[in-house]
Amino acid sequence: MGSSTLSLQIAGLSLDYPGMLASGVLGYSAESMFRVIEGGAGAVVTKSVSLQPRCGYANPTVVQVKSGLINAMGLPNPGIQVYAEEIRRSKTLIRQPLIVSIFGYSAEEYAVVAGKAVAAGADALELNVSCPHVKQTGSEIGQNAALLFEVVKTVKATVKVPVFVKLSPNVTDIVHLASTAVDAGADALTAVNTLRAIAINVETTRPILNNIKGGLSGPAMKNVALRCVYDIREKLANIPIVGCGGISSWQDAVEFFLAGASAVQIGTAIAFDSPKVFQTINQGIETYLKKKHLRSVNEIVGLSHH
Ligand code: RRO
Repeated sequence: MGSSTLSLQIAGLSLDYPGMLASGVLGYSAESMFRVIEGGAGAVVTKSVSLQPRCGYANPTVVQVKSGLINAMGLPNPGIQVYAEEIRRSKTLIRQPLIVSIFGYSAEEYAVVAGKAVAAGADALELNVSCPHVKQTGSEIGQNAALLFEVVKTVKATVKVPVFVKLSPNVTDIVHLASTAVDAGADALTAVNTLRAIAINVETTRPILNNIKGGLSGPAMKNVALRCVYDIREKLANIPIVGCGGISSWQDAVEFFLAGASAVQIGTAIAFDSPKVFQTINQGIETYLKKKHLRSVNEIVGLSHH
């Protein structure tokens, strides 16, 4: 059972703890997601899944840089037909909310995948409109307000579960896109996906990733993600925000709450540490709240704006 200090409601989901597994890390199999829940996560988000299977890019797909990772996996996934079975298995293992991350190449395709994911047992969906390096999907949708509106609206008309929209930081005006998603019916926003980046090998003189460019995650991007959350909360008071980007300590999580996030997602810190990073962060937040004589995480959400 979660402590009542750390438990929260977001977009109709009940979380025992404020940290969710971010999409893309350990979110493939029921067993790996169960390990993350055991480590202290309040919910899990799966790896992004599409209508047709995709094998992703050739190696190298990930490179470690100072304080982060740059990845260009290329949206590898077995397709929703096969993944539906994993969703069903996950629901037998995991009691906490299972959020299925989905993507498509058109609004209709997003909606078909959404319907199949919900039929298999998804408690909520996260629309990936922000993968930084795959053509015709991801941030090509999330950077285009008209397309973004159509995708969110079409999915919302198809399913009844809460719909989270994961935004890209690689835009000039994230607030405009956030408010477009809200106008189209988003129940919550996840801010943010990875930052477009490159790493170059000085010996070979060539880019390291097979795809040349990828997405930067980890502590190197934390304060950019935090600024995105702050900007969105400043203009949009009512939409729940899930902070994501470089969180690896309880202090990082608290900064995101203060900026306006109601919950946080953690990905790269699990790769650098272990799923137990959630427990460590939970304990740190609880101690912080006690020290401040506060009874709930809710009480600090957005506090830096006051
Ligand atoms: O699979 C990927 O290459 C990937 C995805 Br879908 C995403 O949303 N963000 C990212 O950094 N990589």
